[in-house]
Amino acid sequence: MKPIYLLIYLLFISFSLQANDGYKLWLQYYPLTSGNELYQTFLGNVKTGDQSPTFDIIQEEIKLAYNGFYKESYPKANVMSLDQPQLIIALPGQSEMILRNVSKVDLEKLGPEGYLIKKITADGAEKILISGNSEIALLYGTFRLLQAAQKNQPLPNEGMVSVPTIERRILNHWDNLNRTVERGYAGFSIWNWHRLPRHIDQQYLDYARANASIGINGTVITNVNANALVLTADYLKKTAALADAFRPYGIKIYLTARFSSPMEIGGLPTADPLDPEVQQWWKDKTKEIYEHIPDFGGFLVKADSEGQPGPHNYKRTQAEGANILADAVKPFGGIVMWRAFVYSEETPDDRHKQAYNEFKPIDGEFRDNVIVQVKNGAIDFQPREPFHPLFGAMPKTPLMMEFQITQEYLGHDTHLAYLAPMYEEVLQSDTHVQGPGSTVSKVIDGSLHQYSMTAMAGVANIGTDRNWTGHHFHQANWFAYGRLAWNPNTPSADMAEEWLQLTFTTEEEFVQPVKKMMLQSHEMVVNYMTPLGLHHIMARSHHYGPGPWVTGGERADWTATYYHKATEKGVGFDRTPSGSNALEQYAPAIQETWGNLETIPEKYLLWFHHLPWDYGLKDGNSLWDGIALHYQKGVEEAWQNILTWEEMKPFVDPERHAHVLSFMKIQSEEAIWWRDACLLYFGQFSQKPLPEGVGKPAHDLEHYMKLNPKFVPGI
Ligand code: BDP
Repeated sequence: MKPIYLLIYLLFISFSLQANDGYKLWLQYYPLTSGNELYQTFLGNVKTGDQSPTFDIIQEEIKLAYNGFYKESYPKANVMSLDQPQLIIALPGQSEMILRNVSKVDLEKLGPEGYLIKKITADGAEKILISGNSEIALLYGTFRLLQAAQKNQPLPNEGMVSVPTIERRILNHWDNLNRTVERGYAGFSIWNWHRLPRHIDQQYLDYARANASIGINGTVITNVNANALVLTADYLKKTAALADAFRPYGIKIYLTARFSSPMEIGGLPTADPLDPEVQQWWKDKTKEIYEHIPDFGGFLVKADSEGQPGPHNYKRTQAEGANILADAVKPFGGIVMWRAFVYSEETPDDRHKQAYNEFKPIDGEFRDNVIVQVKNGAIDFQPREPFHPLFGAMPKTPLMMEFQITQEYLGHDTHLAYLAPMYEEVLQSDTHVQGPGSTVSKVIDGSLHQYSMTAMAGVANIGTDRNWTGHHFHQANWFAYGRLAWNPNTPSADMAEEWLQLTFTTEEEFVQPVKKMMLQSHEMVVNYMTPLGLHHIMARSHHYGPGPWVTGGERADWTATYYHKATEKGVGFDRTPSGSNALEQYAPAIQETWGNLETIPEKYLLWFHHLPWDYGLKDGNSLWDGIALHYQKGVEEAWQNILTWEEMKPFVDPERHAHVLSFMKIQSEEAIWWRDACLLYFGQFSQKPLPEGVGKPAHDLEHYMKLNPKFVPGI
């Protein structure tokens, strides 16, 4: 395009951009420019299967999208029983056209939730068929078609088929009943318990719809640090009202179960899992739950961790604890997600090793409706962690992945970090347990050990903020999580591109640079927070901002000094045989690669090795210089993002543009805060000057140590 035309065009779109608060997420359905009417006649002439709540949703969605894409200049969408429909969305039994054109075998391959989108020519016209084996599958297929329409992406001749690899694709809300959200940075909990069950807020439906649009099919609506109250009759009615609202969108509700509930709300003297009265209590309670919520998904349990009660209180194993709940939900088809995040300050071993030590020996002792929920890494959602050694180590017990979408350790809501590359790095890590190619992704999709159950959990970043997630770009993390739960091998670049196109515009001049920025953003945060394998050096408790000096206090394993071990001699956690030997929990091939300084990827260096400050990195820099240069790089990238984003002004509505820009400025300032605080702190030990090119801190170390923001959200 000639520059003058480009300018006119850009002026045109910037005038036509309306204020947008981001509430509509990736379901913007913004007007398509002329020439992009690929799907117009199809979306305008639709016939769906028999009436039902889910078909109503499908019809409404198509009308909404059609009227958004084609605006007023086109006839309104016609979504009803037409004689000559061009888009048919139905179960096989509901449509002759589908019966004739889709084979039984193809349908069988779809399972309960997969869908197919097929192009045919019939009665002299082109038609699109969407089919599957459940109404929810059709809803997924509809969303997929609408996404293609928004992107103006032609349907391939062979059509599209998509089947989820993971059965349970779940959000975990760490929401408290008083509406605070543990580690939540986007306002309060969207569950208004006080108004439930009588008031069903529109936001609940919008939430369910957004989740359905990316294939999420379950939600745990309460915090893992659980309140037993949610299992009382009053709260079960409230939960049932939410479950009713979510059902037509294919979303099941799960609840967190506090292990001591039999005592707290049941009046029993014990919660010992081997006590028959306790077992009966769980059975009765579960029956009551299913009376309210017939399709209740089951329980998520955090036990024996960070003060939560659990089987340890009675000298029982995690399996004995999980199994009584599993027995209770079994007759109703429910499951138990039992978290592996078990560790204690009283165990005198590296925290990294504790979950493995606890769970590995009881592999095979869990009931068949228990799945063990394992965080991506062995410590705690750090900006970067090597994969958890339990993946691959429990062939007889299904394991599920727990990712954190909310950014507890990654700058909370103001720091732009697109997390899909981090998820991808973990999922594509090779555990080597059955030779090369035994990726984490194959563990959790069940194919490596033939698990009978598969699931993925993402700790939600959603709150009452108008745009749901605080930072507009953090909607992308919710979106990518959903896509990855559907198919853990989805490339992060594809998801970034798709999210940008659906959320903002398909203009390449916008999509390409912003995609690049997103793809680099996680590494950028690692650079200015915890480069080269450093970890857990955030401020105490709220984890916001740098705190490498954090030491002492109630628990050593919640301090920074426990993890970085900096002295004049060096820095890093020795997890090789000369140290804690956490490495031995990995397959021999990994032990060899990561145990050897020649072969360990430098991104994990200080996670596994304690090294002198003048240790030579691969690029020839000393360790000290390398650390400093990484911090500097992160700072520069955060600044560069501001410049990139400023150039994007013509493509983005002013409201979202300004919001993102103002957060980016915070991020850029805080990257400097991280760099200066950490380098001053570590510099005391290294006693070396900053290498050339690294900015000088504006203050002394004491200044940074005294910064202590109050009332940081999320605790
Ligand atoms: C840590 C959080 C804490 C959670 C805990 C968990 O600091 O708030 O309760 O994980 O996952 O990341 O149980």
